[in-house]
Amino acid sequence: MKITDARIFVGGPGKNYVTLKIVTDQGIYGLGDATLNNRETLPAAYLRDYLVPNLIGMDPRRSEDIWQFFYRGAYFRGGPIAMAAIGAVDMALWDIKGKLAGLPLYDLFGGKSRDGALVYAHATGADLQALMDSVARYVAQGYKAVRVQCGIPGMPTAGYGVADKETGDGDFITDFSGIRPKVEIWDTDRYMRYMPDALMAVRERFGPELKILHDVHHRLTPREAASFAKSVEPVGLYWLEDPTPAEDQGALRLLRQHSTVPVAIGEVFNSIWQCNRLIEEELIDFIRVAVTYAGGITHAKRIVDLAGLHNVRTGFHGAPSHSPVSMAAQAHLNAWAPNFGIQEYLVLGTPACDALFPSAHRMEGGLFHVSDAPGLGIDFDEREAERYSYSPGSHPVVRLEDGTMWNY
Ligand code: CS2
Ligand code: MG
Repeated sequence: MKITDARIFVGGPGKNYVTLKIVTDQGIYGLGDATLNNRETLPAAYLRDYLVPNLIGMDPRRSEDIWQFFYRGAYFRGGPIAMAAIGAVDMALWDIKGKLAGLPLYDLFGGKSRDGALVYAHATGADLQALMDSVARYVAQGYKAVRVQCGIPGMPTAGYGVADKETGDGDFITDFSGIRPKVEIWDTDRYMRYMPDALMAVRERFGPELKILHDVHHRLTPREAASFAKSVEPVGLYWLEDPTPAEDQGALRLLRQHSTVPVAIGEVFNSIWQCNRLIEEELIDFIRVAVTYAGGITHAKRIVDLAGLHNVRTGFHGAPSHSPVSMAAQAHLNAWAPNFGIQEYLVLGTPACDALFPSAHRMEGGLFHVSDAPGLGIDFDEREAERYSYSPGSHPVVRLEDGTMWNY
């Protein structure tokens, strides 16, 4: 069996999805996602210039060897761009493998460990009242877990994950448009003073059953993070996400010594070497990698297995940064993983997305039900894709009030 063609598409409804389609001489094809938010042209170029020319003629069943060939063979290994490109190839090869076997991927991993996978949605509000309304809408839809972010009185700009309009009801509201980034101003003291009470107010209004998550988005120093974690302890959070910048694996030791709040980190990681210490020292409770830029199913599964040895559960990244293709790959891992925790969920389900990526994956009652179609169980409509093209965007940048650059 041989790979005869591999095509790359960039674009999608309101998003620059990078979709890879690998075609074989047996008519079976596989799909992969290389979307890297606001850097989408780079994994696309890495695929086009380096990986695709090598793929032609290879046996698609040898997904492990192909992964090693592209990873070890690169000499300058890793990084989000290369790993997103390798990840897309890997997903597509697993998709082909599943189709060849006539089995959904979760069966190739070891079979289903659960019927539906718990997901969480994003609730947000310009102020606490708007946040409460947003949470109430998700609860009414049957969500059992909700991430909550809200505007802070006196904060010069809205802040991470916060709707800046009254109408923003919890979908992804950050404005990424334009090549020059928007500037957000951040004030740690205001955040630390206000947010614990706001989180407590959500707990009091919605009661003990709702799983409440909160994302600090890398904004605190290790000492501040430890102090913040202590102050939110009475809320009973499901997790506290990215309390410190993720590069420093030692940063969470201080937090761990002072608090038992569950910690989730890893959405920006692209290698097991960026989280092995966090996992082995049991400094975290949830690992947040994404199959997209963590090197596809082959590498993400290694991380999940290491995590399982140390009581660390999964909480895969699922911002709209990812196309429904990698969300499908994660859904198969979620169905199988003995140490599954929760899945962030925002992408699938919009009519435009469903038209571009048809599938039988479905959300019901706050749970994600994976399709039992062979492979990833998702398709890609190339004619529909002709409606979309690349549009440049940028993450906001963050400065302190005196102008100092800070972490977005
Ligand atoms: C976020 C992301 O979903 C999350 O938890 O931290 O939305 C993140 O801001 C984006 O993926 C950045 O591209
Ligand atoms: Mg996050």
